[in-house]
Amino acid sequence: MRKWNFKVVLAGDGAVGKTSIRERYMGKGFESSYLKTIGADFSSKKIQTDKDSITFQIWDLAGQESYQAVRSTFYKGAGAAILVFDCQDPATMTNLNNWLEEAMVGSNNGILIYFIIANKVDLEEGRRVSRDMALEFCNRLEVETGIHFYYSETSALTGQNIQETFDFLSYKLLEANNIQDIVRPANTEGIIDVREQKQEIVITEKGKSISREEIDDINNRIDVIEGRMNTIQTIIKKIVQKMQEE
Ligand code: G3D
Ligand code: MG
Repeated sequence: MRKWNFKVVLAGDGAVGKTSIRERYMGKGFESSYLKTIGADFSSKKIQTDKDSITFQIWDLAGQESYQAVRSTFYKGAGAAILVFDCQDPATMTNLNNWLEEAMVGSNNGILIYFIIANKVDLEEGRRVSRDMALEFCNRLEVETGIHFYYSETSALTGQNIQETFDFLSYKLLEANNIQDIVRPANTEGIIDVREQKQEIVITEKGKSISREEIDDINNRIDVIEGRMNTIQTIIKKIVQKMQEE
């Protein structure tokens, strides 16, 4: 029997729903420990297969979101990170830039699996970040950092996509560690692989971003201009020829 211990961290601004997500996934009556020195909570879940005993430790910050100093310890040894934002508040999404950087540095680039989660999607009326906006953000972050992201939309209140997200994340984490005999979760409908999104963003030298579509459009225009130039060139050649003949 092989023993594995995986640490998963939930990061993101205060009140986006990190603790609620963890509690929803772990179910009622789970054991939670509080680490005062780091200001973080964690709880564990065990999965048993024929060959492996796998423990997942799920960590989140206990209201220390604005206290950066202690946080490198929080990320130490993490294998996966879930970056959470509140779909009602675009600033919590754009702030994920900083959370990502912190997670990368704090884990010493040890995090293999990254999720970005739009939480509180049950609050439809208050929603201010659409799926497209979120995917564009993820896409850009992916191009800028080279990190591969998975994206899902969750509600810790209704439970939407919570189990699916953790199942998929666990699966990817085991796969990344070459742990065999793992079954791909049956339900991955709610999980989006950002890399597979069509609407590819390309960052130019000046830091501006252009979509694939825009680039195609520019290329088409260049083709048209080139065609015209060729025509003009042919005409000029003919004129020069005629002049030489005369
Ligand atoms: P945090 O751990 O990221 O700081 P919390 O966030 O889990 O403490 O959640 C902050 C508030 O948002 C809580 O409300 C919680 O109930 C609510 N919340 C979290 N996730 C969801 C969700 O998916 N849908 C809805 N509708 N609410 C959610 P209170 O009122 O306790 O502060
Ligand atoms: Mg919390």
